[in-house]
Amino acid sequence: MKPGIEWRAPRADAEAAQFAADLHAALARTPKAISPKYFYDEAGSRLFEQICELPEYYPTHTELALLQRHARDMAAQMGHRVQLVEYGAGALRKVRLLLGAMPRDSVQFVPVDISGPHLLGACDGLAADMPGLDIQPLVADFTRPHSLPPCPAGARRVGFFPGSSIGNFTPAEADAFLRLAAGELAGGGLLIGIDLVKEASVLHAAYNDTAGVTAAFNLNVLERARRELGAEFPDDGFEHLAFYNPAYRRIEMHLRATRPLSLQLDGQHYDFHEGETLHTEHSHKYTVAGFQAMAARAGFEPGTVWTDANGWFALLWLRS
Ligand code: AVJ
Repeated sequence: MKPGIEWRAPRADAEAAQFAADLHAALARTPKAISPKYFYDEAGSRLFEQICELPEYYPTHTELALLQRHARDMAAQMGHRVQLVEYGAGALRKVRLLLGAMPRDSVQFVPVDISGPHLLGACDGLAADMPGLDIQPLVADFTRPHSLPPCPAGARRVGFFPGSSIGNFTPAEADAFLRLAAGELAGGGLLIGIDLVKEASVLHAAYNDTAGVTAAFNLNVLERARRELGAEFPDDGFEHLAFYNPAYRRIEMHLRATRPLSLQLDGQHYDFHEGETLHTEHSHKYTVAGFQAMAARAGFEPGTVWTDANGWFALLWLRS
């Protein structure tokens, strides 16, 4: 018998139960809304990787270009000996650019991610590509209190939070995360990627790509409910909706009922009137000054800002 299978099975059950409970709650509230974290099952993670390749989805290629161009400068701001903590590490593609600009023996890398198997797989790949690098993965939800490995003697602890992942947080959640990070990164700093406020047409195109990948990504959350929880709803019952809400400076994604319909989950019926939506995501956009002000309230001092010629995306160094 393989111990790995025994370990995985109860965890998958617990995750499905959590998804079911959260989906019931999401459908019972007004307006209906669910956490974007449920996008990312295997199919959803693959769709997100495809989004990152889309020409309309500027955040990924803009941030990668900034990292390519300024990695040395960024690494220099971080300091000579560092413990580099990456929040929500994922595939480790971006951090390679940063690590490549640091002397291998001057850094301990601590990627933190909630998905254990995914994180450990990515770390194996990184270890093969960067032999001798000290990697200490931590499987944890970084938005909750967690204990990082102690900072090596003589090193500063610095954070890396790319991708504008912070955009998924409400302002209150972003504030809470920044306070937690300022505490554990005290004496060091945080390099964070943020998506900037810009012309609505550019934002609209990025979340309504012509190939329909973002639509498939959005719809996947209900497809996942069908696969994992046996949810029932008409095949063409929902459509992708993404728009910029200027009052909140955020992109909102919803799944909109194309006609009056009912979604069935565990024998319960949730009615949608025509046009009613399930809110699936918000993606907040910031100004550099606005973000720095929020970070300052959380205990960070603003440092260098790297941005592209269009001013569409920024990487901010914040000292803590
Ligand atoms: C991973 C949260 C940064 O908000 O742009 C991409 C997710 N949603 N297309 C974003 C996403 C639709 C993405 N983040």
